[in-house]
Amino acid sequence: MYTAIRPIAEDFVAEVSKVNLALNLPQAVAEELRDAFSKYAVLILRDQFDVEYQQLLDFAGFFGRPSACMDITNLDVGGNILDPESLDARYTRGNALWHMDMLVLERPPLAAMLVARELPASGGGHTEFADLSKVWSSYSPAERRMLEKLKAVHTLETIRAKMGITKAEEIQSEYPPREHPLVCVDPLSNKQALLFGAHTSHIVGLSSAESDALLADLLNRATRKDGIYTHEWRPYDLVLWSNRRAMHRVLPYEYRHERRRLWRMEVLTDERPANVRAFSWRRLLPW
Ligand SMILES: O=C(O)CCC(=O)C(=O)O
Repeated sequence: MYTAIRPIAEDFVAEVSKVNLALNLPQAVAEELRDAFSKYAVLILRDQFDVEYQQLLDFAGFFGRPSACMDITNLDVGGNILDPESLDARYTRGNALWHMDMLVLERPPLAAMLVARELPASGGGHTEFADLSKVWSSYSPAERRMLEKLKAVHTLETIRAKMGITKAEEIQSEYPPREHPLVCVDPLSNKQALLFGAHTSHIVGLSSAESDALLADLLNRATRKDGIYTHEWRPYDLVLWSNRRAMHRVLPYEYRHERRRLWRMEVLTDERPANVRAFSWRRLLPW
């Protein structure tokens, strides 16, 4: 074994040590990380002090197609704290709502990662993750059969309205409403999980009262205190999470006075979310 994996939350979160992404990693490390990510939905790699952009691309490439890198921050391009009422600041604050990333896309990213570069000195700004596979299995078999048949519609307008941003027409043309099965299989782990979050506008075929009640129940169950992992960032932590098995949100911090900046990259996929298990030779092979 090249890596050491320490479970933090059963089948959900683990810390991986002995991996320095700034070094050229042997293929065997990629294999071990893929195995770990097929078990745990959130992986934590501490102390990635010297990791650079290209090495993050290589790391994301272990799991799929890497996106470009961007900053998640309360700073503007000049490094000054953004006016909290500016559009950029309000968009970033949308991350405080429980969400999965970009469900409005036909193919939402498979996974995403953050690397902590600057953190608020007085604390706060932790990131919470909720286990959507566990919630899914908490329903009875009959309820699961019913949920598996449902589809949910996701719109950017829904999340932006929750943030007090209402430019509906512009949003509609940018990203039309998107429908996905409510229950999907994560192709990296072959586990089933719910797919919903702050973008979710409604469940197809239900009245708006039924749909709101179901979405509220899903969210309540998903975000029970005992099912949540809270990541308290240390400088240069890297956290990788599955965008098919985990929902997340950032907790408050002093964004008017303190700086917070994380690098962010996604793992992209050509597969649409689906609720059938993909055929995999790997599952048939004995090794
Ligand atoms: O700032 C954070 O900790 C969370 C960021 C986030 O929600 C995201 O990158 O999708």
